[in-house]
Amino acid sequence: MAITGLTKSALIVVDMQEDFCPPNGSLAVQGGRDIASAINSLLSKSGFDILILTQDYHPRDHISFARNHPEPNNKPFTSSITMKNPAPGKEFEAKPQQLWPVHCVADTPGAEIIPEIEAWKANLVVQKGMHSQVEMYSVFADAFGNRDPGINMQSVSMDVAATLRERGIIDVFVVGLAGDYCVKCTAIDAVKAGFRTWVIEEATRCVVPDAWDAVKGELEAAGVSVVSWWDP
Ligand code: VGL
Ligand code: ZN
Repeated sequence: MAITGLTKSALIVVDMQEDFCPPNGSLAVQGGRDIASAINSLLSKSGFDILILTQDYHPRDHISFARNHPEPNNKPFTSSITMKNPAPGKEFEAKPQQLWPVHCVADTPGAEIIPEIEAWKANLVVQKGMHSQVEMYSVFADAFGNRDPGINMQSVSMDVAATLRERGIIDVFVVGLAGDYCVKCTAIDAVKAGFRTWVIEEATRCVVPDAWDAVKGELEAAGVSVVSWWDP
């Protein structure tokens, strides 16, 4: 993997939080904590021009929490409810919403970045998923593609695409959790925002471990380069 310094590059470390990690995370991703050392190596490389950490950061009444919906359509890991676009004038748009156990509630221990990650090296920490009525896997946009904070829904703490553009970033490397949700959506949206985008395989893990081959296919079809740490 060549991080040559010829063009400016960013590292986005997605959602390395207690609730996504064993042994106690409410939505623990198998092997989630084990990728911390690979991510720390990346954080220590001098090749990146900006280091960003993201945090899934939900209010207690978030629409994705199974517990916030009535029986019988409130089983975690099903998509038994519908979410409406919260953007003004777009409420007619609807999508199925996958339900999850309560996770990454703002200002709780589950939302903390795990201590194994050398978080002090980051230039920015960005919180996302803060609007109660819409899912937000990608740090660039919510599930309906709303590019907050442009429309001021306060679902994300800053405009990451604008920040990267201001700094002249060309290449965006995405790692972290989970490969089949927030890493995937962040990487695909980075391509849509015009960045050359890479996912480093050894530095991500999936909610559904067997999903990775299919996710890789989706990423590549969307224009993301999935690379191995060990590539020359
Ligand atoms: C994530 C499920 C729900 C993730 C966030 O970080 O991949 N997955 N919220
Ligand atoms: Zn979430």
